[in-house]
Formats: sequence, C-alpha cells, structure tokens
Amino acid sequence: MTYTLYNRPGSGGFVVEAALTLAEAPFELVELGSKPGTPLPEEFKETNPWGQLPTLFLPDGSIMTESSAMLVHIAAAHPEKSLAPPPGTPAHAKFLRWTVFAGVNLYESVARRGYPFRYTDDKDGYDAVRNASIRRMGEALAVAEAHIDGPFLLGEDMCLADIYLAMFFIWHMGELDAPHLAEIAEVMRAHVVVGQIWRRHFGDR
Ligand SMILES: N[C@@H](CCC(=O)N[C@@H](CS)C(=O)NCC(=O)O)C(=O)O
Repeated sequence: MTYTLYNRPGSGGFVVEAALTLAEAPFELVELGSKPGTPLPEEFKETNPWGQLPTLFLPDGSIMTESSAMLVHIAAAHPEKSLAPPPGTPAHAKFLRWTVFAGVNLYESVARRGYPFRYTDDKDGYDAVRNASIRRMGEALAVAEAHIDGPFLLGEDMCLADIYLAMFFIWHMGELDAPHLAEIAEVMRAHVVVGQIWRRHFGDR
C-alpha cells in the first residue's frame, strides 16, 4: 500500500507532493482537472466531504485533510529523512507553530481571496473581501518573515515549513518586503528535488 494524493496542478497539494518525494515515500498522484481558484466538482465531496485539496490517503487507507497536518504527519512518519526537528524539542515547537500559522492564517487568506462568496452574502462586497484578504495575507507573511532565523525558518536546516511558507509567499498578490521568504523561495526553485515539482505547479513564479 502507498499514499494516494489528490491535488490539481498549481494547488496546495504541491507542498505535500514535495514532502512525500523528499520522504522517498511511494505515492500515487490523482490530479483533478480543475483550475486553481475554482470550486472543485461537487462529486469530490464523496472523497473529501469538505471538498478541498489536498486530500491524502495514508498507506492503511485512512484519509487525511489539512495540508499543515499532512506535513507534520509525513515528517513524523519518516523521521530518518529529517524533514522536521525531533518532536518535543523547541525547534519542533517552532516548526509546528509556523506550519499551523500558515495553514490557519495564510491558507485562509487565499481562500477569502479566491472564494469571497463564501465569506459574505453581499455580492457587492466581494472586492472588499478580496482586498482585505490580500492585506491580511501580507500582514501574516510579514509576521512569519520576522521569525525566520535565516537562511531557513529554523536556521541552517531546511524543514517542510520552509516549502509551505515559500508557496504562500509566491501566492501573495500584494507588495511585501520579505528578503528571507524571497531567499527561501529561490532555494526551492533551485532545489534538486523540490525545484522540479515547483516548476510543474508554478512554472517560473
Ligand atoms: N485548510 C485546507 C485548505 C485547502 C484549500 O483551500 N485548497 C484549495 C486548493 S489550493 C481548494 O481545495 N479549493 C477548492 C475549494 O475550496 O472549493 C488545507 O490546508 O489543506
């Protein structure tokens, strides 16, 4: 049995695909033919009742949702790959903090920007929701930036949270002065494993 990852090109399953590949864990990729920023087909709720990607099936057939949780799980399930610091250490606490911060605050901003109709019933308010979400995402990225030790979140050693933060950094649509995040994104583009997956999802971004 292997992992099965449901995603679509350009969506957040990128980071889970990168994590599984770095873990050298065999997985099957099921790519839905739907465009980023559009709701998924209603039938997908039979697979994931919340109707979102990424959706991950573990080798035992159980389902996981929530990209941040998947990253924490993959790192824990493949400890020999050092994808995150050992659980129980202060470094792991920092890894958890920013992985969850990204899942809760950054991904939620992306959702408000892409799907404003879920956040207001006022059709005239969609642009306001979008604009506020872009501003809020910039604020969240700036807070994350200020906590990056450099060159990576935790200092010298790259962890899965770096890939996650880099993804949100390039998804941000506003102005942002974030040299650490910019450098991490550059490392990801050039990374021998992550770089190929990055290009397949995000092209030259
Ligand atoms: N909290 C979820 C958010 C996932 C999410 O928003 N995924 C987007 C793709 S990038 C999606 O499935 N959009 C379709 C929809 O929400 O209908 C996670 O971290 O996995």
